[in-house]
Amino acid sequence: MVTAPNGCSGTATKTVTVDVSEDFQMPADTETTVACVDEIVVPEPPVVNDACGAEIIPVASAEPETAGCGESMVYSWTYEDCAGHLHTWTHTINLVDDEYPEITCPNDISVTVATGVTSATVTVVPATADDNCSVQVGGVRSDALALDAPYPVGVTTITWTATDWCGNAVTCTSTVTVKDRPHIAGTVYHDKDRLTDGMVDGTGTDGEGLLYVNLVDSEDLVVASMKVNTDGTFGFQNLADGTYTLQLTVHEGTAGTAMPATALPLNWINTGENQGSGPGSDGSPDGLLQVIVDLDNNAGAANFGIVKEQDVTVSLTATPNIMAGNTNFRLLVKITELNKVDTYGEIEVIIPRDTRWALSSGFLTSMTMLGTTPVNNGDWTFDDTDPNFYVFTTDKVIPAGMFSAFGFDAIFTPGNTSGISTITAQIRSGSGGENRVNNNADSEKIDYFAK
Ligand SMILES: [Ca+2]
Ligand SMILES: [Ca+2]
Ligand SMILES: [Ca+2]
Ligand SMILES: [Ca+2]
Repeated sequence: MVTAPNGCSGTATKTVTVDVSEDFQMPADTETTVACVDEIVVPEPPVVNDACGAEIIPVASAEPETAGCGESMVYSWTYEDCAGHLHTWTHTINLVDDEYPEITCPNDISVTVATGVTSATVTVVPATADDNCSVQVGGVRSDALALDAPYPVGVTTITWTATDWCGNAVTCTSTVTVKDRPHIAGTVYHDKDRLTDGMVDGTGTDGEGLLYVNLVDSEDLVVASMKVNTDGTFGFQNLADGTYTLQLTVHEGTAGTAMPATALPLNWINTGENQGSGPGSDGSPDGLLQVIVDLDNNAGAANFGIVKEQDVTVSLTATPNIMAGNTNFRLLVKITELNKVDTYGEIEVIIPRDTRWALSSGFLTSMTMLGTTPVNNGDWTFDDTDPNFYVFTTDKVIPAGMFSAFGFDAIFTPGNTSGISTITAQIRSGSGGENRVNNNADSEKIDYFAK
């Protein structure tokens, strides 16, 4: 209804046509690159008007999940006007961290091990690192143990790695050196050839399980004592610098007390001592060896030579031992090792000559049986040149606790006499490496008479 100023009124109609065919304009999508997650800024969507100038309220898509390094995040909004025109606007954030961390390694550490142990507890300060974003630092030991586990004597390397959130990694290394204290090690040898070769050597022995090595200081007080290992080895670790005497003895020393007597097991003797692998001895085969150690000089081959002395004995048997007129008889000589040690060196047996008897057919090295008794004639050599003795020798080893026998046929010629004669076999002193001489002769009493 329209009313004129003069009071007339009437009806008028105006038609307004809105043109909805025109689309609205969108700004360009945007894109940015950041290095770190904490640099991500959630964008504001741009203000967009429809073709008529009215502001369109955008609808946000779901916010993207936080991306990893090298990935992108896309934020998106949808704009729609009343005519159904639809547009999307996006903002892309690229995550790129190509800046490597900077790492700083801790200083190398060097400690000396405590006495009596072989490792040290060391406090290790970790490496530090800087990065434009975030960084983590870890250390790995060359022996794969935990960083706070004790460090063994020697050099342990720690490889430190700084890794940023993008996986950019740099490394550096530091070392933990645990220095040893002086040590002494050596071996007790059963030196069967003694010092004839100039060497303290042979097979390691613990002297039938009876031997100790006592470490004695310059005031003759025992520092430490240990039983010799079955293979002859012994050792003392983490010692103070100084001059020591090593004592090989059957007596276990007590730390802090005077050194005990020096003595070997029964039948054993010292053959020499030396330090180092070369020839020679310390000049006094007495079970004592002086060594000097400091941080730079360990005594790695402090060696003792000992030998269990052999003991050979002889028995002599004449069969028969009653001679009625001219009589054939057999003489059997048996050499037995008693100390259960292989003989070493030549064995010589002498039998004094006697005009009343003689070998009837010489000494037969091919003989293996004398009557019913086995003999080892092939191992023995007969020397018939001495005017006073029959001499028999062998270079063969009589194994520990075993024997070797030889024998021959002989004839006794009493003539017109009768009486008692004695045949004696005697082992030469030192035969086969032996030293006990009070069992080195045996005699057989012969009763003889004319027929
Ligand atoms: Ca970085
Ligand atoms: Ca030797
Ligand atoms: Ca000595
Ligand atoms: Ca003997």
